[in-house]
Amino acid sequence: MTNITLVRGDITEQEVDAVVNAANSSLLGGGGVDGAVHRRGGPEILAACRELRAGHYGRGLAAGAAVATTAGRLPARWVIHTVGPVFSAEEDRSATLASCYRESLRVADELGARTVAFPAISTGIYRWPMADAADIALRTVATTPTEVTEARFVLFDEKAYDTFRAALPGGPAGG
Ligand code: AR6
Repeated sequence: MTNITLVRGDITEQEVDAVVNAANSSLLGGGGVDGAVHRRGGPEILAACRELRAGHYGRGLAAGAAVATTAGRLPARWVIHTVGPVFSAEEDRSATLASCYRESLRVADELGARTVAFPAISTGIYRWPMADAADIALRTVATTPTEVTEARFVLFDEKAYDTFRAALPGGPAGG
């Protein structure tokens, strides 16, 4: 069973087998988590992403999909890049957001990663409301069969941390 843990902090500092990156379809970097991962992880990660683009991912990575590279200088073995959906008030894209977590866990299982750090995918530049994103993230990870033993949600600020804590199955006391 996967143990879900919550920490407040910077995802690039997590000592885990795999760090999940909230990337974009280009796989070539951006702001937020993506910017921090490439900055702290160094050029090896971008080089690996460019190789993916030159190979099977010529059209980029679709929203809801996930793919792994080296973690470069991060204190992890792998980065799992996934692309969250941009929030839309008109269209329900929650299945795509859930797919990010499921696919990241599937890739983690393929790699043999047992500890995985997740950011709150889509809640920054892609504007997904935190409470709803927390609900989808926690529910999906809790119900996905996986060999991952720890799924660690790394929340950047107190408000995000508190929102995830409140969304834990069993309520805030669970955190
Ligand atoms: N550690 C943990 N959480 C962080 C960190 C960090 N170092 N930095 C930001 N967050 P975002 P998205 C939080 O914007 O919404 C990029 O340009 C942040 O406060 O990183 O999926 C990509 O290239 C927010 O709660 O990801 C894409 O174009 C959460 O992480 C686009 O942004 C996710 O925010 C993806 O947007």
